[in-house]
Amino acid sequence: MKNIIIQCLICGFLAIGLWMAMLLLFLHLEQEDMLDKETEKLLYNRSFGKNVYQQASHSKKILKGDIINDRAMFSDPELIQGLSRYGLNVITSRRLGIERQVPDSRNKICQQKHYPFNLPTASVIICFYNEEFNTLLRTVSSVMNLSPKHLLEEIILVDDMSEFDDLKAKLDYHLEIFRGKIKLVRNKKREGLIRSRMIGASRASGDILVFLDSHCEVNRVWLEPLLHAIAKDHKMVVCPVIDVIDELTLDYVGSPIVRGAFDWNLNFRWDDVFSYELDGPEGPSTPIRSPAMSGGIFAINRHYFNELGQYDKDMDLWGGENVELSLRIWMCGGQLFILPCSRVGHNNKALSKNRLVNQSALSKNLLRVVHVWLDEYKENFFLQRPSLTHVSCGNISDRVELRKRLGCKSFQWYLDNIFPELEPLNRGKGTKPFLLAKGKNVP
Ligand SMILES: *[C@@H]1O[C@H](CO)[C@@H](O)[C@H](O)[C@H]1NC(C)=O
Ligand SMILES: *[C@@H]1O[C@H](CO)[C@@H](O)[C@H](O)[C@H]1NC(C)=O
Ligand SMILES: *[C@@H]1O[C@H](CO)[C@@H](O)[C@H](O)[C@H]1NC(C)=O
Ligand SMILES: [Mn+2]
Repeated sequence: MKNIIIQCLICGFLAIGLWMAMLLLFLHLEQEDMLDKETEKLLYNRSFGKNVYQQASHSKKILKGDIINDRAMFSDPELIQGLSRYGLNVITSRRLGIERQVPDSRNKICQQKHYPFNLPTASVIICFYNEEFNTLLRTVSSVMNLSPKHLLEEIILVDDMSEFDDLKAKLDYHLEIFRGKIKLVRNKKREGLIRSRMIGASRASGDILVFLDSHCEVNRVWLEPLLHAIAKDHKMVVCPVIDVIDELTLDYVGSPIVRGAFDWNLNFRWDDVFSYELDGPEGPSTPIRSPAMSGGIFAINRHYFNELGQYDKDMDLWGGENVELSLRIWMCGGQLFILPCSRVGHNNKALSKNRLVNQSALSKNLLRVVHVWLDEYKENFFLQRPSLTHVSCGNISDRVELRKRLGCKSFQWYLDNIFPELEPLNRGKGTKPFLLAKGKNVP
C-alpha cells in the first residue's frame, strides 16, 4: 500500500515537472518568436523605406547584392534569426569572413597629413558579449592590418561571459594567427561593459588606451591622429568620426562631421557642427570640440584615465557612462575632441534585441550621473523623468569625493563654457528648440 502511494506521488511529481518544463519551453519559444516577429516588422519597415535600397544602389558593390535586391530574402528565417540574435546580417557577415577592406572615407586634406614616426604606443581594448564571430574577427583584423606595428602595443579582448560556442575554443584557435599581440581575458561572471572596460584597462601596458566596440572596422591611418593629439596634451581625450556600417548590407558609409551632445534626459545624440568651426586653415580636418562622447570609441592617456577616476564601477551593464565621463573630462580640467581625420566604422545594430536596454540599470546609471555632477540643474532631469525623483542610486560618496579631490568645476561652468546650447529649462529664456541631430549613430 505504502509503495503504491509513493509510486503515485513520484508519478505525480514527474507529471507536474514535465508539464512545467513544457510550459517553460513554450513560453521561451513564444518569447523568441515575439522577438523575431518584432525584428521582422522593423526589417519590413526598413526594406520599404528609402535607406537600404538607396544605399545599396549607390554603394560600390563590395558585397554582391542578392540579399538586398531580393525582397523575398527579407523573410529568410536565417536572416531574421541572425538579426534578432546579433543585430546584423549574419549571412553577409559570414560571406565577408574575418577580413575585408573598407573604402577610405577621409577628406583629401587628411590623406596628405603626416604624423611623427615616434608616438606613444596604444593598447586597444575591445569588450564583447555574444558578438557575431566574423564581426568580432573583422574588428580585430582591421586593427592589426591598419595600425603601425611599432605603435600597437597590444589588443586586449575582454569576453564578458558570452554564451555562444564559437566564441570559445574556435575563437582561441583563430586568434592564434595574431599571437603575441593579443591578450584575451574571460570574465568569470557577467560584469557589463563598464566594468569589463576597467578590467581591460587594468591589464594594459601601452601609453594610450583606445576603446573600441566589438563590431567596428577601422579605416586607414585611424590611429596616428589619436595618438598625436594625446602626445601633445596628455589631458586630451579624442574620438574618431564614427562611420556607419549598415546592419543589413554591411556597407561602410562615411559620416558627416558631427559633435556629441545630450538632452535633459541625458540621452546622447549627435549635433550639428557650427560651420565657422570648419572654416579655419585646416578646413574639414579641424578637430571639433565636443560636449560629449558617444561612448563606444575613444582614446585616452592610460595614466590620465586612472588619475581621472576611470569609470564609476557601480554602474551596471551600459548606458550613461559616456555622459558621466564626458562631464568629468570637461569639468575636471581635460578636453574632449572629435578628430575628423581618424575614422572608425561602427555597426549600430539598430535591429537587434540588444537595443532593448535594461531600463533599471540605465535609470540607476543616469541617477548616479545626476546626483554627482548636475548640481542645482538636477531639477531639469527630474522634470523630464519625474518617476525617478525618489529612486535610490546606491552609494555615491566615492564619486562625490573624487569630484572634490580633482577640484572639478561646477555644472554651471560647463553650461556656460562648453555646452551653452543645452538650454536650461528653468532659466526662463524661452524654449529654443534643440538642433536636430544629423548623424544616425547610437552609442
Ligand atoms: C513601421 O512603420 C510604421 C509607420 O511608418 C510605424 O507605425 C510602426 O511602428 C513601424 N513598426 C516598427 C516595428 O517599427
Ligand atoms: C537589469 O539590471 C539589473 C541590475 O541593475 C539586474 O538586477 C536585472 O536582473 C537586469 N534585468 C534584466 C532583464 O536583465
Ligand atoms: C558609502 O560608502 C563609503 C565608502 O565607500 C562609506 O564610508 C559610507 O559609510 C557608505 N555610506 C552608506 C550610507 O552606506
Ligand atoms: Mn556599439
